[in-house]
Amino acid sequence: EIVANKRKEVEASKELYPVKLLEKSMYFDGKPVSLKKYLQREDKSGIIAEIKRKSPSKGMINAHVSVERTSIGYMQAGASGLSVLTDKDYFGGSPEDLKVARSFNFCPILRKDFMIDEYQVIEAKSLGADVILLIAAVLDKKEIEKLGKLAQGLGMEVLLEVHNEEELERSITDKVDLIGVNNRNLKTFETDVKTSMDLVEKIPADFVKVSESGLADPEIIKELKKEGFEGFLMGETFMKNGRPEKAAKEFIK
Ligand code: IGP
Repeated sequence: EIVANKRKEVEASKELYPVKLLEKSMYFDGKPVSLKKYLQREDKSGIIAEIKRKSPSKGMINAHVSVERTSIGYMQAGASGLSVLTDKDYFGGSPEDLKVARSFNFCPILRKDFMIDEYQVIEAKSLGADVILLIAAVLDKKEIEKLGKLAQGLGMEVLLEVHNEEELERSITDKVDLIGVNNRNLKTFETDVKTSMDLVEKIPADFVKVSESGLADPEIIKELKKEGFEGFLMGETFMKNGRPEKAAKEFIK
């Protein structure tokens, strides 16, 4: 359903903002910041802190978040990077949110959306994103390679999201830079960190590994680090607080 909706949305955007216009963005010729490098920095937590107002699994999480205050606060709390949902209908985000986060931060920013079309990759670059997400559950290998190659050609990095061994095996390619294991089962919405623990050894060493979703305990992060994860994508644990950046500070300290 989300993907079908996204296809319509992309067609509408193409009419409103043709690629020729996107390419005039001040960010278009800029050099993105490497998430891979930031995740490997000793002075950072490895946490990629997310801005997410609502989700299909949880409903409304935080309707009144200030993207400016939260994004700056997340980075001051010691996050390694930001993830900004740009899907409006299901996650309450917008491309505008990413632009706001970009304008106040120099860190790596992940555009979190359902990417299915090359147009969205170009749009991500025009908004100032450094990294795009590609979800194996909704793309075949050819599409992953096409979108990944375009993103890398524009200087961005690519985070490939998988949920099981089958997805990992059929989609692995050098057109992605980081591999994220989503602990959330997109069919049942349940999260289980065991998903990350089980898949980690199957991920080739040359990819930076990220564990995504359902993380709420600093002890679990320590265990995931021992297993070889360098990135930890966290949304709800922070966003369910009125001041997500304060929750992040408390968690990271
Ligand atoms: C964050 P959580 O459980 O900490 O809020 O999860 C992030 O992993 C999750 O928002 C996410 C997501 C996605 C959202 C992971 N993959 C794909 C939309 C699309």
